[in-house]
Amino acid sequence: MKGWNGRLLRVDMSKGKTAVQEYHEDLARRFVGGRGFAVKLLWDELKPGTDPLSPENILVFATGPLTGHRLPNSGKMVVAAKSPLTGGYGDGNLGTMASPNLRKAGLDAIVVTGKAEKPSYIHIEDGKHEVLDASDLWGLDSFKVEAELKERHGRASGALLIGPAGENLCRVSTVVSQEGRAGGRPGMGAVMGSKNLKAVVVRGTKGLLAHDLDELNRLGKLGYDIILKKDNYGWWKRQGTMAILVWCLEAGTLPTHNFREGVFDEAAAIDGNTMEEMTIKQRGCPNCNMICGNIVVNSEGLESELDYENVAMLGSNIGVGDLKQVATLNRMCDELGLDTIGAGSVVGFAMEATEKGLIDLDIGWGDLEGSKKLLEDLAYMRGMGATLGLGTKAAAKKIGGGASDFAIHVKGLECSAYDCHLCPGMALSFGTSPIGAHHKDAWVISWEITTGRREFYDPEKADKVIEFQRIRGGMFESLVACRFPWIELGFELEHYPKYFETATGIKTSLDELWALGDRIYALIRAFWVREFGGNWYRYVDYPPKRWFDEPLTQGVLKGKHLDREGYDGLLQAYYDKRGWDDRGIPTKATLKRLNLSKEAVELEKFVELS
Ligand code: PTT
Ligand code: SF4
Repeated sequence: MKGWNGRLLRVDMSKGKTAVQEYHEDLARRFVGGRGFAVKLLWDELKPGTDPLSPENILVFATGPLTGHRLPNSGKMVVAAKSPLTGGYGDGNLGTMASPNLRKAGLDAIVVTGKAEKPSYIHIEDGKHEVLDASDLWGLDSFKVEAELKERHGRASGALLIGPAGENLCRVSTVVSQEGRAGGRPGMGAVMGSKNLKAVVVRGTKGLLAHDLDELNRLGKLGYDIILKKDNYGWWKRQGTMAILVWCLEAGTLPTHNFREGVFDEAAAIDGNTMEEMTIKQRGCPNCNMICGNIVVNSEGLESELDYENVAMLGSNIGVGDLKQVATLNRMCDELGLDTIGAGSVVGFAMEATEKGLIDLDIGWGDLEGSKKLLEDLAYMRGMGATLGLGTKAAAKKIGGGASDFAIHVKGLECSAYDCHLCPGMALSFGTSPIGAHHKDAWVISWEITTGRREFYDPEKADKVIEFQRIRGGMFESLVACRFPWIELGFELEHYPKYFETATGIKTSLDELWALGDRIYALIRAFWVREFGGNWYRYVDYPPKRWFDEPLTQGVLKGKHLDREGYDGLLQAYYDKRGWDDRGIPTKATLKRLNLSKEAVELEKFVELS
């Protein structure tokens, strides 16, 4: 099997033991890598109903056949497990030196089970794999622990880390790397923490194998050159994802005051233009010539790496209109290992709950000091942070008094930074995302708005959501590569089947990669249904109540809100096109068509299939 190492590392934290396993070719052929590997391993090996924070949960770090090659932009990896935030399938994607190092150490994935008796970390150096004591690292923030581990194991190694948030099982915790790369929004940090796993450090020095390495390198070089010549390249290098903020403001979709509004009076003070004047340097993922992490100095004189989602959720969404202050909250999240989106949503929710007198916190809109204190409390799960750190869905249920009406999430995962009071297509993306409300799978909002379709609920929108899910959630998450060259600069999709063929020697086409995406989606859906004990119904795929029931009161979209009947029709169109039944469960025929007949037999133990 060229292109894959064919080996994964199993780590049993309870026993402190590691073992290399050669995996079956079927895993690579049917699921390719990254998210595909993760869901298949979880489906096969995780007992349904497992407590996500118990030793029995399975944590997967998975690369794909493109990872680590000199190809655009191949420094990413997927981290996945059953989510303690949603109770379903959870994953995230981060760029990290750990990705190429893992592949160069002769491995494609790491599968972690059990729970260590004391704080530990996994150390991989080519053929050496060990579980080491991390007692002296426990409690350290992610920046300090990475610096210490690089000191011990060399600067060329890559590290995946948690901060105090993961250690204390805060559900909006993430995995962090390189002081500003973060992945695994659905509580993947807490899953690491529940295993007493502080870090994974990887160093690999072997050459990567491929079906035709010279040709792959030639194609990679060509790809980098094409990217440099794209019209948008200069603009991207100046603002990266932060360019979206002005666009969202103008479109009335900038989350403001816990998604109550879509415009923010102080937006100009936190937008990409303001950031440009403050940027002191840039950082990015390995194997990338578009590096997009813009570093500014925060209100405490420390460096902080900004992205649109971070700024919108820790800025307009909580009423903070000063970019240096936003950068302070952002750096805190990176250090503590909190997901900026989840944390910004929880803080906004807490501000509104306080305003409504449902909880007693010393915090108000735009309150920097109150927000800092709350972020700390979330990470340490203390005081009100112990409730809010469960995520907005669970916290709202505990708080009661109608708090669930303004908890902004789908399936328990907080919405990323796009207000959908008048974006039914984007609302459908959030509703049907395989991990809860994340924009990563189908960011259709740009298409929906720029083509003048935002008022409509036409079935074409369901087609667009599926098209994007196939590309973004299927192809990019399993090959594994960053999607920004394509979505931001228009780097042609046709490059990717060529890369895959040259890496693996297996002929493929974009259509086959879409079928792969459909297979992965169906299996993730099956995973959720199995976890729900077959008790699955279509309302799980609905976006937050607020977008239907509380019209916007300001800006260009004043008075606008989603229409329930319209949304439900859109959802049905989506199910029909996917070959899922009215409950949103793949039918027997669909599972068979997607080469998932064996998996269908297992699913039938939990639910009657149509
Ligand atoms: C991602 C989510 C995002 S999506 C952002 S900003 W974005 C937030 N970033 C956080 C952060 O930073 N620190 C922190 N403590 N929490 C954070 N939470 C939020 O996490 C990221 C880029 C970005 S920036 C995006 S869109 C793209 N995402 C990709 C993806 O998902 N898949 C893929 N194949 N390519 C992608 N390329 C882009 O990568 P989650 P990163 Mg991230 C500091 O993981 O769980 O999916 O959440 O990985 O290396 O930081 O790069 O406007
Ligand atoms: Fe990482 Fe940005 Fe490059 Fe993508 S474009 S690989 S997120 S630095």
